[in-house]
Amino acid sequence: MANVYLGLGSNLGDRKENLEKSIAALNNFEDIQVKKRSSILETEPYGKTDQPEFMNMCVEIETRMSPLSLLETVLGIEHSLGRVREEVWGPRIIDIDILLYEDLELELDDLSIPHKEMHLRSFVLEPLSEIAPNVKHPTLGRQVIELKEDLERGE
Ligand code: GSY
Repeated sequence: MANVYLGLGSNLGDRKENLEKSIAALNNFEDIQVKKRSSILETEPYGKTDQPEFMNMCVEIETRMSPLSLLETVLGIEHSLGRVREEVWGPRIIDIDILLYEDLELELDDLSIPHKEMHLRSFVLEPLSEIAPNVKHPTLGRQVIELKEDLERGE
């Protein structure tokens, strides 16, 4: 079983319901158990700033799925909730990102683990530090809580 951290975000429709439905959908897979969930935080849009505020959270799951099967699964959940991929940085009903997968480092065309920008995003590090403060980023060699403090200090 692999321990995996996911980041979830929504800024369209009923944002809280979109997050809750995603967690229920994850739990519906026999090969996924949601172990921990952070609180839901309201966050300023990052990147493209002229769009509605997001709600973000992180979850810890345990899974037997490979990284690519998990990617297919989360894309399927996004699709089932009505996400249509249009603008890269645009508003979205739901976004589910694979942040960390054990201490795996993986670089494929469609999937990078750890998530390439997780250490630059407070909307990821805030909720993730609630459930995994001492988990180490395998590439950067820093704990989640340290990455959050680095980002707050502007490092
Ligand atoms: O990559 C996640 C989608 N996204 C978000 C997000 O989830 N939260 C915030 N605050 N800004 C974002 N910009 C993008 S794109």
